[in-house]
Amino acid sequence: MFLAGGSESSRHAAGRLSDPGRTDHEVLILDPEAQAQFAAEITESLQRTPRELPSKYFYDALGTALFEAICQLPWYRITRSESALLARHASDILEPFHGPLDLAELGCGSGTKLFTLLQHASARASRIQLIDLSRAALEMARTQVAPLAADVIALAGSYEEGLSRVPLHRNGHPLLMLFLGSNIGNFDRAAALALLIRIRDTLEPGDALLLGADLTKPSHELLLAYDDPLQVTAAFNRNVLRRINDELGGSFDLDGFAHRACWNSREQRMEMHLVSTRRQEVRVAATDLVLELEAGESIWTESSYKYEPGEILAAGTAAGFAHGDQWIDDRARFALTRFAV
Ligand code: AVJ
Repeated sequence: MFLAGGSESSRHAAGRLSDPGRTDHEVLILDPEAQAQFAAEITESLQRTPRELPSKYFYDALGTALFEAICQLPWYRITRSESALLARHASDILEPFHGPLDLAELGCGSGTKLFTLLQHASARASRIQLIDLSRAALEMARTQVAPLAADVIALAGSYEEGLSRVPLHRNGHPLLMLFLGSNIGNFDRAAALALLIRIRDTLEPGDALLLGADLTKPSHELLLAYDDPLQVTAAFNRNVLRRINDELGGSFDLDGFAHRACWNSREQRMEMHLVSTRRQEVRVAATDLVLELEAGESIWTESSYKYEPGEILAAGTAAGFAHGDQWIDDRARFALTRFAV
């Protein structure tokens, strides 16, 4: 366990990890090479055909704040719908767990949903493990859930890095893993199944996974959710270019890229792109990358796959979970599924 720089981490986490026996006020940085990884990954993905940027890099401090704003937009219903389901069915969701409970959340964001679940079930956790790439999000989440657990461990890293750590930090109780917010939607269907299998493999009999996934719905609703009239989503999308400029010495001209959201009906996914509005050259100093972009050429920044309820249950079964219980918001079309191990 160690701390390392990264533009965000050095500011927030330096000096906090002194006594490894104490686990309630620390952020464990799981990948000290995060910055080198960021540079290497974007360099590779920007040179693919079509060009891409991994969506996980949206979430620096500003990206996290913009995402939090998206969650409050009337056109983006995922967060409100899921929170309402968590509040309404909190006791049912936690019903299989009697006695002390461990919780772990992959991609916890600000921690509000975990707080909602525990509060509405009048439950307290023995230990909560929070996993998120964003140090800014982890700080918020830690503060938010601290009153509801005996101790909280914040793990700054990817899902994979977090999953490899969770078993090591268990407190000896049944564990409920949360993977909410339709974060699974960022993975294509094969990768989503692989991730479910990976989650299943880190869990033990008596544990469970609570998965939140957005459902298919009319495309005009999705287009408003991902291309909102206030242009917050456009700012969120473009922010990844600003981040590359700031952290890796990029020369992206933000005005030279238009936000585009589209529904891919064949793949049943929303896509976000940044479309170059003119022929332009972009450099990234950290990796000596030089990009020649044509007018109209796009950088694919995110996929948000949408599901049918039965498809979610089938994926869980295929991943080796015992059975699934679902709570569905029929109006916003969102599903919470609890898979038993
Ligand atoms: C946090 C990945 C679930 O895909 O809906 C919001 C991110 N992108 N608006 C999603 C997002 C555009 C969000 N996830």
